[in-house]
Formats: sequence, structure tokens, C-alpha cells
Amino acid sequence: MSLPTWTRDAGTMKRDIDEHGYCLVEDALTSSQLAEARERISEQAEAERKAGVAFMRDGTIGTEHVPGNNQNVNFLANKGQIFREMASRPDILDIVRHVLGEEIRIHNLLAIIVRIGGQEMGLHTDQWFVPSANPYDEPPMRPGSITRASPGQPDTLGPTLMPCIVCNVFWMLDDFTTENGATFIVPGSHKSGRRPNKDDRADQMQVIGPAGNCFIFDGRLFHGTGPHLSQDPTVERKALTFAYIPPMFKPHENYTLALRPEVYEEASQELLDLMGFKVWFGNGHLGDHAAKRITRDTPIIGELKP
Ligand SMILES: O=C(O)CCC(=O)C(=O)O
Repeated sequence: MSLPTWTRDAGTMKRDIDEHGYCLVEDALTSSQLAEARERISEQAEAERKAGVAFMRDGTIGTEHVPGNNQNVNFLANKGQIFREMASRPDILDIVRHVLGEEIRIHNLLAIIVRIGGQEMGLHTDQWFVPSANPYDEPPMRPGSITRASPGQPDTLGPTLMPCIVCNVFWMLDDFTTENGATFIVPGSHKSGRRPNKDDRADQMQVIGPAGNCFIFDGRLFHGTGPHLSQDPTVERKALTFAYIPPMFKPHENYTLALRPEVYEEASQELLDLMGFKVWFGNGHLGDHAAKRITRDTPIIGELKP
């Protein structure tokens, strides 16, 4: 089957992500949405640098991030209405639900800005934290010992194939080019049942396309940021990475604690559900195991005496 091409057809997107581990969504943003998202992210990124709270990285994945010119802007739920709108887009969530199932939660909403000097990032999966099944005769995996550098998947083909539990929507706010750090992906790697190794570079390709498009990929797909090859300091590759998980996993960003009060007050119930204010079979309850939802006003029962 030939590799995915840019499309607006949801059926094609679903077949592509099942078969190849990713799909390419054409014209995902209108020009005014694109302009608004670009302006908001540039402004926020600059302000975070000036305030000394920016998360700078060079694209390397090891045990810790390494500061460089690349910049992540985290927790976008608190940083602009446009991001909250994009995070709950029904047409996009239809594809995410096709991959993960009906009940989904937001894992993280962040921007990655690649700049001059940005290094190629190691190939990785987005569900590195998920433990895979072990053969009976191997030492048991200890899930609490998993780290990014020592993921939960085996080096060689596993005995089973873990389901996809992260689905990532990658919004392109600049044209993605070979010069500015377009994402590398390894098509079909979501079915490998293992973690990536250096030989996988031979099968990688870059996602090249215009600003305003997005691509959606399976959390098992091998991928990583491309290197920034331009010498021009004004050339950036701005992208938003909006990841979703099913409700039994802990999200990367803690919305129930850190969503700002004014955002919480104005948020739709659907957005709050996506952010984990919806309880799933008791998962996330505040003391009442039967509650369907939690709120910031839910009474919390402490020590009582008759
Ligand atoms: O920036 C990219 O193209 C990919 C980023 C990524 O995979 C990550 O930050 O985990």
C-alpha cells in the first residue's frame, strides 16, 4: 500500500493511521486560526524567555533535556483560547477516537519551536512508559523502574503487540521543510512491538508540508524532531503537539490541579471531561467512588468522628 498523502477524507485518514501509523490532514486550520495560533505562540514563547521561565532544549532525548535554542511552551490549556478550541476539534477527535476508543483524555498540549542550531532528536515512541508483556523465562519487568532512556518495550520484537495508548496531533504552524527541522517518522514502525534502535534511521522520512496542515500519529510510531539546517536565525519551525490517552493512564500535564481558575470557569463540560474532570470507573474520584465527574467545589471529606 502506498504511503499516506495529504487528504481531507476521514475514511482515508483512519485507514492510513491503522496501516502506516500516521495520517496527513490537509488544511486543518483556516488562515485566521493559523495566524492567531502563530501569533499567540510566538508572543508566549518570547514572554517566557524574558521572564526566565522558558523550557529550552536542543532536541536531544536522554535522561534529561539539554538547553539549547529549541523551545517548548508547555501547558497551552492556560495560554490561549485558540489552543483550547483546537484541542477539542470534533473532526480531529473523531480520528483520535478511532485510534484510542470512545473515552479519551488530553495527555499534553504543548508547542515545540525548532530554531537555529537545533539538533536531531533521537527516534522514540510517545508511549515509552507503557510496559510490554515479557516472555515467561525472562526476568519480570518492573514498571516503576521504566525511564525514557530505558523504555517499557523490548529491544527486539516483543512476544505481543501493545495497543496504541497515545495518539498525537501535530499541528504545523510553519511550513515543514528539510531545512527547518521537519519531524522524522518511520512509517509502519507502530507494528514493530519494540523500541527504536539506530538502524531504524535507514527507514525514516520527514513530514514535509505547508503551515495549517496537521498530521496525526500512533504513539508507537518511531519519530523525532529533525535537525535545523538553516543558518538563518529568523527561520523557525513552530508546531503544536496535542497528545491524547485513554482514561486509565495518568496525563502528562495535571489539569485538575493547574488549570487556571478563569479557564476552568469558562471551559465547556466537554473540555473539562477531556482534561480529566470526568471520572472513569472510579478512576480520578475525590472520595466518592460513584461520582461521574469532579469539580473544584466537590466537598472533600476528611477525618470524621461520630
Ligand atoms: O518536534 C518534533 O518534530 C517531534 C517532537 C517529539 O517527538 C517530542 O518532543 O517528543
